[in-house]
Amino acid sequence: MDIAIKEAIKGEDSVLPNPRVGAVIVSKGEIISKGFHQFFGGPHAEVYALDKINNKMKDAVLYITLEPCSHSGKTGPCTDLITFPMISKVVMGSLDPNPLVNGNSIKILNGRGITTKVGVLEKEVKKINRHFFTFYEKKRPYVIIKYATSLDGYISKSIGKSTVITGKESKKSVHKLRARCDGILVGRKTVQIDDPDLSSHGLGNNPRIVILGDKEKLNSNLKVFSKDPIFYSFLDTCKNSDSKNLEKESLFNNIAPLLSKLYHEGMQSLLVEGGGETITSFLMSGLFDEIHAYIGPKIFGSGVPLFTIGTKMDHLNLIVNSFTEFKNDVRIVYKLDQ
Ligand code: AOF
Ligand code: ZN
Repeated sequence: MDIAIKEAIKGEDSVLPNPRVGAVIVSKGEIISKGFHQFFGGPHAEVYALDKINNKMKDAVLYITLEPCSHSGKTGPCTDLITFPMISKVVMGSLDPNPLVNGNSIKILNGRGITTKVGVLEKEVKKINRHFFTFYEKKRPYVIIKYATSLDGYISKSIGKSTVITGKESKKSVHKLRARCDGILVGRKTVQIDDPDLSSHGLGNNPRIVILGDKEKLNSNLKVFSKDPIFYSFLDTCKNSDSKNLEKESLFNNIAPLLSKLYHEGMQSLLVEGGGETITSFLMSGLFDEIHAYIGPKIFGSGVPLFTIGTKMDHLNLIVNSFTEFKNDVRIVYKLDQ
């Protein structure tokens, strides 16, 4: 399975939003064939691996990182190609969480006399397809929060002004990250203040822009309007509340319905880029998977803090995933330990 995972990884980002899948065929203890899903819409991993073996052979074992598909999508069902006695056993990393498949193939294969085993190196297999699994299992996109602060924790020098904090190397890493995400979300105020481009700057796919807030409150000359953004006007969920932070609480209560809407739009991954209120709302909701915190070598002394609501967030169990230097900036990637 370890070798099948290495195969799967070769599919890189060309397969998105499909999962990366790798296959290995073993006969009499020896690897006789390998394959991986190479590009979106193209043949699945099993097709490449099975294509290279003699169909008169017997008792081979197919190792595949994901349950073979049993439906017709852009390609036909892979289960049709897995026949007995050529293949007598299929070992899978994980079931396919896609409801069109999800366990169906096990029944089909078992019905043909093929033995199946599920859950080998499952954690690792899910890790290489975390967008795909989160989307189907949690019915929401995989959420990555990205922000940049000064060394003393500010996101800008003053309200309504955008301030340069990180250098071009950091920015390039953000553009690469954007290219790997289906959607990018910012609050209305960020659009108004920064007039951002929100693209991958030629480094890959451009994510679909999602704006939290009312379209009517924005000037239609802003760059995002030429990019068919999705607007999400948040619902007033605090009508009966006497809280002083009415608008902010309303924002926080809207994260779950917003993510549900994006799930129904088929968005597997979402990059949340700001500003402070939007990021705080996501952090408070706990509905996120990674934080990419960039810190630049600036000390403002005063300014706009990242966290806008005085609520404690010590319920979040964050674990360092990586630490990278970009010239004079650093990026810490944290993951939420579920
Ligand atoms: C496999 N092997 O290599 C992949 C699978 O539109 P299609 O035909 O490409 O189908 C996409 C779905 O097939 C995808 O959502 C996932 O459920 C499954 N992907 N299955 O057996 C593969 N890439
Ligand atoms: Zn398939």
